[in-house]
Amino acid sequence: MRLKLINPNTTKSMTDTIAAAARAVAAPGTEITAATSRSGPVSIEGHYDEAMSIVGLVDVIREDPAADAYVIACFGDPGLLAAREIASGPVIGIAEAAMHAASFLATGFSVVTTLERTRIIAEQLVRNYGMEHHCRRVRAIDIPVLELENPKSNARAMILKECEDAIAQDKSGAIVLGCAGMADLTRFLQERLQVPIIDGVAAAVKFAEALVGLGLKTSKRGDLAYPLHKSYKGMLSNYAPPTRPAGNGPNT
Ligand code: 5HY
Repeated sequence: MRLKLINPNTTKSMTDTIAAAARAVAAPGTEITAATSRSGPVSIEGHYDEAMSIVGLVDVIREDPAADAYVIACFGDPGLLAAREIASGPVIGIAEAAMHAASFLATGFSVVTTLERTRIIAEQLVRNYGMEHHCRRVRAIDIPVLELENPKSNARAMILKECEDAIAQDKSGAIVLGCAGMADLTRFLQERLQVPIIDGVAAAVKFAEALVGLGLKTSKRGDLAYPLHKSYKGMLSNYAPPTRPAGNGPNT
């Protein structure tokens, strides 16, 4: 199968970290093509960043409609449902994947993310995904996303400390890494903490493989049917949903 791994921010070095983590767990026969969005924020750290990142995400999917599955490698799962509308293959968000994986492994998990403000967005996702009963707490180390790449930043030690506090104070049996940029920390943390450490990138790759392996695709009945054909104005006029030839999945 061919899996399209999409970093919806525009930082190539972060895509490289994400792609390495994905390829490390991919099954033989899973070809991963990683893409960095060409337009939008260098990092996604809020609602506005998320909104502005979605056109770049849509570009990547529209340019590769034949991929067997897609992974949105940003813990906000930006544009997840819009992506599912325009894609045929399964689209997996790393936050949704990580939370579900954690819920299979522990009755309670904590999320450790970057900025305080994105912690609030992650809490919303916990509710959206019906994970309130499993997620004990969403924690933040309060450093910007791209500081994760700065070897001089104390990010690694701060994340380890936050995980230790999550285990001791939240009584969590598993930790969800709340940023795609933490994908390369899984082993470092796993060797030091006696609980499952879930990286959403790796979890999303395995869920995508499972769904494709089951021959399943995104439903085209109801709200995830292809977008209705209509004209778009202004700078987005090129994004007008095309008419779909009959039999190419209902538009309803
Ligand atoms: C991410 N931002 O995974 C999120 C992390 C966050 O650019 N990639 C980003 O803190 O929401």
